[in-house]
Amino acid sequence: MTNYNRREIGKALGAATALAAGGTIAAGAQAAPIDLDFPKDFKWGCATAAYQIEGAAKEDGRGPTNWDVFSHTPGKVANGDTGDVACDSYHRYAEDTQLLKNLGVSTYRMSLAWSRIFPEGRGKPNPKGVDHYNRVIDNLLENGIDPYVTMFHWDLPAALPGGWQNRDTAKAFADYSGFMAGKLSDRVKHFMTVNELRCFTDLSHMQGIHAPGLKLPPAGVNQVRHHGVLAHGLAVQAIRANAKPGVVVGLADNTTMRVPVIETAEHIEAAKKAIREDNAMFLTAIMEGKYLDSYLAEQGAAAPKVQAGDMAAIASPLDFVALNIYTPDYVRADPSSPKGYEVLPHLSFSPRMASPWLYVGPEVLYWGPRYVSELWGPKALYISENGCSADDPLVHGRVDDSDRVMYLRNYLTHMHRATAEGYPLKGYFLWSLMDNFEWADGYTKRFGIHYVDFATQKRIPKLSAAWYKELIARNRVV
Ligand code: PNW
Repeated sequence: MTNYNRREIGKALGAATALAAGGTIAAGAQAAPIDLDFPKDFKWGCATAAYQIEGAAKEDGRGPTNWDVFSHTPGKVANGDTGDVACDSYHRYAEDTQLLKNLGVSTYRMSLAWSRIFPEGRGKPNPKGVDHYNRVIDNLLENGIDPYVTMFHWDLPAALPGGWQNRDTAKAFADYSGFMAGKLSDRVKHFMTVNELRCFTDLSHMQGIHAPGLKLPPAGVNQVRHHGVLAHGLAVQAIRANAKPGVVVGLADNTTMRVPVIETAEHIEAAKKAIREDNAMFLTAIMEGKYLDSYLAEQGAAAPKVQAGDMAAIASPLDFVALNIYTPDYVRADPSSPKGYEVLPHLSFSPRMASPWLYVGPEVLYWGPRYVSELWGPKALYISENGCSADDPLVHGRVDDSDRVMYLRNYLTHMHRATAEGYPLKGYFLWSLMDNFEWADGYTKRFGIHYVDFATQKRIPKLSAAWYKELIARNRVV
């Protein structure tokens, strides 16, 4: 692949020739060698998730979830915050649609609350839950916004015995996903199964910082991971079996991303190898239909217990892969290490945003799509989440989040390189439409491009919303 496409080279050459011939460049026109336009049919959107925005935790028959239990357990979430009310989007969804419409986005990534549909995770469906999502989706479509629906964004029905430690949960998830695909696929054309495998497995069952807050030994963690990828694969099959023709299915994964420290062949190869191996239990298994020998050897007796047919289900072909990309680690080739690569530690002054884990590394929005394309050749790619937390002081009724604009502009400049080099990137969803319940950080970390005053539920567009609107209108980095 070449670095710049023909049109860009042509434009740059054209400008250079005009100057060489003694001509001038018209005022306002740029002599820039790189054209920052995105492909014409590129989809711009925003993303949210049910538990983070809906509230209405006990309304219309919604069953309790692991996050209701966790957030109501003292000491688990900052300030004792819960998603009981959140952004109250269960009632204010029409207002939120207008925020989207005002930005000019053509797409919206949202998730369904499983326990609104099956309050106990399985069994008899709750028609009021289905009605709610019918209303939300109809309202989006009436406003020209195409919904991309995630089936599971971490809010697991609390009634499911053993949660993700129990293999039966994967089956219950597939049944629920198939049921909802049947209800919505006359209008919804893009489904994502699960959101961020590593978060609802490792953060929740190994590190214990997300619901249900467990610190299992390695065998238990690996089994939860296996049930996570199995749930995804079974859901792909169930969605296909129940959906109308023309529906496409993928997942939204936060694949651990690596960026080469220097753009030379040896470091580029090292970072690619790191991505394949460090995601062995997640995207690598899904795309290759097997667990890498290196992962199995490393885990030894703690390796997951796999039943006949599991790997084939896990590797069910996908129509697209969507990536949640926030932050990379830098990798260099290290011929002296057995793996052949070294992941460099972040330094005390490495730039980062308001969340301690959110190191700034805009190149990842180029390398992520490139590596996933080179390793597994997905038919299509999306960025299903990207964005950042920031301080966001509200001053005289305004939030001038120039730091978020800086972050986004840099990331999207690198994403532009991925589209210009021809990787099959079809769209981008900014996290998030508005400030919301940021999991264990409660309401202390704001990721929105609309400020939410949680006392009044007023939504106020930040400077970054104006910036994103301009970018969408011009379909180029601004
Ligand atoms: C994602 N980390 O979570 C989720 O999909 C969103 O629900 C969330 O609000 C958003 O990113 C911002 O955090 C992550 O520790 C949570 O690396 C934690 C990490 C990454 C992503």
